[in-house]
Amino acid sequence: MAGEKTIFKKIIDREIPAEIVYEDELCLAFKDVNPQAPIHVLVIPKQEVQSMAHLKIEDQELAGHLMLTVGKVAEMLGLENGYRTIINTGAEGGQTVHHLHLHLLGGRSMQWPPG
Ligand code: DGP
Repeated sequence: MAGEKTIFKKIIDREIPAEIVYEDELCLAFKDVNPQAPIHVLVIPKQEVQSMAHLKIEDQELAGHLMLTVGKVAEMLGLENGYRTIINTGAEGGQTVHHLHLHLLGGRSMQWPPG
């Protein structure tokens, strides 16, 4: 991806700090700097993908891996009573960082509909 690095790419490259809770060869999970729940973690691919809308058929395995990682991290963090997973996509989806990320929110009861 051309242009300036996103804040998440800088976290992947260890140029800025983050509270990392899980890492493997394909992805990284770290605490959100502005938590919206007692537990709020972001799971991101190490590969630069701008958003869910930018995933390609060849990213199928990566996309599945990210979902499975959310489940793994939720289990690691003791969220056995449930949690919410959110992927904001594009301007109207509320995406502010243009590197694909899965929000994992837990530790309280969630409301529906979301805002
Ligand atoms: P979204 O609106 O879906 O693009 O969410 C982006 C999230 O990223 C938002 O909840 C705040 C979080 N965030 C932004 N900058 C940083 C940062 O520098 N460090 C961490 N840990 N989280 C960040």
